[in-house]
Amino acid sequence: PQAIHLDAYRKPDYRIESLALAFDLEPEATRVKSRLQIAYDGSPSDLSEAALPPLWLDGDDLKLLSVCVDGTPLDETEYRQDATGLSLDVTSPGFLLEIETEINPKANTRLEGLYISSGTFCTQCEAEGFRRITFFPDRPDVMTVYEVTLRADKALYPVLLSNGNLVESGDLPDGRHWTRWEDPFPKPSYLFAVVAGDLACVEDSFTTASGREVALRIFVEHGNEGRCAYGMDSLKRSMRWDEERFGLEYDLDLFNIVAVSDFNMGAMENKSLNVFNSKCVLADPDTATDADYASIEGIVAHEYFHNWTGNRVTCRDWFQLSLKEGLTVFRDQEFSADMRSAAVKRIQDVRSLRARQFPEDGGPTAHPVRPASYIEINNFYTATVYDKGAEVIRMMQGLLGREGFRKGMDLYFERHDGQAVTCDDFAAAMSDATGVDLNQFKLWYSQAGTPGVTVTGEYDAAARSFELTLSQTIPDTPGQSGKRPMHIPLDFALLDPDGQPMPLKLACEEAAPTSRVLELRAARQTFRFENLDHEPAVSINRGFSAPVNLSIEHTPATRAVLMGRDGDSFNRWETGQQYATGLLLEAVEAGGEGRQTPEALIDALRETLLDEAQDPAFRALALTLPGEAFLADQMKTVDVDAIHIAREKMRGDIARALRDELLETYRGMQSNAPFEPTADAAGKRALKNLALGYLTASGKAEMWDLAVVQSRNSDNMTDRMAALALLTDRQGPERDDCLQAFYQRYRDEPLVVDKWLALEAMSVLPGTLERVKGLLKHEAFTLTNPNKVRALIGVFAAGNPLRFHQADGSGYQFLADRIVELDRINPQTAARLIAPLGRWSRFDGARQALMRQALETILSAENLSPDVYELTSKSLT
Ligand code: HT7
Ligand code: ZN
Repeated sequence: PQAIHLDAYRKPDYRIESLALAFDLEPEATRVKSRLQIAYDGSPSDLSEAALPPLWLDGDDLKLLSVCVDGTPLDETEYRQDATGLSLDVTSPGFLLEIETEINPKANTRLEGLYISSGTFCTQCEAEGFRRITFFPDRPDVMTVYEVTLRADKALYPVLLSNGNLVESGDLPDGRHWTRWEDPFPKPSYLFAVVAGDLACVEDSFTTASGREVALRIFVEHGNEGRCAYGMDSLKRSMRWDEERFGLEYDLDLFNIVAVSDFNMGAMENKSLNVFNSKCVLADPDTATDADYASIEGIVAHEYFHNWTGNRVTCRDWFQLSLKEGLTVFRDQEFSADMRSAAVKRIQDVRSLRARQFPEDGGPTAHPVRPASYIEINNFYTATVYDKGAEVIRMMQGLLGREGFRKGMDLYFERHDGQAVTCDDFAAAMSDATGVDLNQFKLWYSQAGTPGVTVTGEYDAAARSFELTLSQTIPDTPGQSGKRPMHIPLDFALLDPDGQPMPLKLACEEAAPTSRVLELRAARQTFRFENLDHEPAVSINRGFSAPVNLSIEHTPATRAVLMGRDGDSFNRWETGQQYATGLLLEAVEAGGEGRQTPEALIDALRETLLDEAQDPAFRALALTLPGEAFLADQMKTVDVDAIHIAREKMRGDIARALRDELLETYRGMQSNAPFEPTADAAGKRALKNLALGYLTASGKAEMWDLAVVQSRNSDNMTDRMAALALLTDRQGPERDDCLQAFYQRYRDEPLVVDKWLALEAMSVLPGTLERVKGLLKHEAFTLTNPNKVRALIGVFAAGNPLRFHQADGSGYQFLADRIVELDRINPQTAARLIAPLGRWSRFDGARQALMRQALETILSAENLSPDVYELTSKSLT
């Protein structure tokens, strides 16, 4: 397969002035008629007939039935068709093109284009699915207005939806019916959508700030109506928030969400017709956990926010994907921070960045936020484009201030509404609105790799001064070396022994603020602060203001200040994690057991556990030890067994030392009130379940009874799952009984069955791989449903380091075989399973060989998709 390069971008030769589509929906033979009004978009001097370039229309897996230009059918000599599309000779600068194609939605297991999920027709067009529906210039810089007519059997498909407004509908002979939709906003083809099925509908409404009444509808399979309330509420809160924070109002009279069970990703922001993976919108206390509720809130908001950041202003080409995704993730993070605890949200986001993006940035598939080339664009919906992209936007807000950032956003929409633009256009709006120079900053878009920042400080008691030295290094990544220093904004304070911020007076300045943003631009920079009466504790990169790997040493005294009293809760958490990480890595070096966990850590954890002034959700995070994968990422050569032993040993030490306090917390956080998915109630459950986890690690067998009772008797899924997640790691009859009871209770709830599969896949018990293999044949499992694949195979490979990396390599071979098998069904989902094998260089020689062998197995399979080929071949380099 060929790579596509950003440098090769050329603007399209033709505009599509309007598009009318008519669908005759049949599961195995859907007819699609398209009418495109086309105009040459080159310079007027090219307008001699001979000079007009051919018109290229992308097409994939389509049966072409007819092509007409201005009403005249073309014969086969007047166009050229290959497996990727259709090329037409053009003789006039403006013409009407009519094309009829036939497609087979039922055979579409890739879930790109038009497919069927549980009897419902639905589409997924981002990034390049529209070309699997009809021939079209399927690129985001071709925007047009759509009119869509849908015809289908009325009994089987009573609901017929597309983008925009419903303008007409009616009945047809033979039990069929039709609807017609018009979307007044020009859009790229990736935002087109159709849904047709027998669906139930939950309705509500929203009045915008300027008084527009918007009908809100969530369409679901019959029986799921009772699971829409939280999604609907999240939608209304998102609509209000975007008005208040960014002055952005909704622009049509209706907004539809459809939940489907077969979906490659989380959700899709099609104009006014968002399609959701049912997992990302359906919730009730019996089937969804607090984490599910929080994720639904964030994803509903994310897709809604795309209406402006992505739809009204879209991407010029797919290299600019982060223009919409990084910005929209940033917006959904800010929304969730406002809806819940901002401090807790920031810690969660940083944990997920470190778990998903940092390893990507340090591995064989590392790429910049704005990649320079790709083979398959589906492979670039990555943590780098999304989450590091969001960090880049967050840093801009840090540099411009919230007000400046808002001015930049206003200018961006003023300049670019209705256009397809670039990341440079976004940065230009930010810079022009505020006068802030972002030229060096823009390296964040083009240079891959997580910068390392080293911080050292020296206090001079006699001079009452403190000299802070910062230095940065940007690691080499595939295809990039010798990088330039970045512009890194570091939020900063110096704390006195009581944790109070000290004045920050630089030698050249009069002012002495108590916090400031240090802008690191050079490879090394020194700052000298004056008039300081004590040796300060350095609180830097507060709130994780820049996505860097920070290296800083603390004395026991300054660590205690930062862990116990830093006003920046992120750094309070971070310092504790850093302390525990250091101790755990020491123990790993010693083979796992290491020494007794120091009193200093136990005391700090006790203080946090019992500190009622702090949010329970924060306390739960502060008491959670760094995960095994995070610890592995800190090591030159990963030792999965020693990491597991060391972490379990430390958990046991803490559990035994704090048993009384943990039991008191476990009881204190119980509630008899009915379940509510609020941040407060969720925080209490998180702390309660953290306590339960430690209690079961304390070595007292009766503590396991608490978990068994909780797994059976809780009135909500959060508590049930928390208990089961503990039980799944414990050999014995209770484990099997509880898991079996859980499956029997929920066997008809696909989203809960996914949780059950994931519990089995996560287990640290020795027979896990065999059980996972057995579950492939279970009635509940199918390779054709991406949620099932991710729950069983994805969780085993990416979430169970101990068993995936077992020394005989059987975990690797298992994954390779499944990827090859799945590639024939759904390449996009198959490719997303490869990453754990790509980490081979971090392991010992024997595992390296076995992991590479598994990658070779994949590469040697016949007819590999470009998706799997690209990531496997890159992973081997
Ligand atoms: N913009 C969407 C990205 C997407 C996608 C969604 C569902 C299935 C396949 C997909 N390919 C790309 C989702 C989002 O970021 O909002
Ligand atoms: Zn998105």
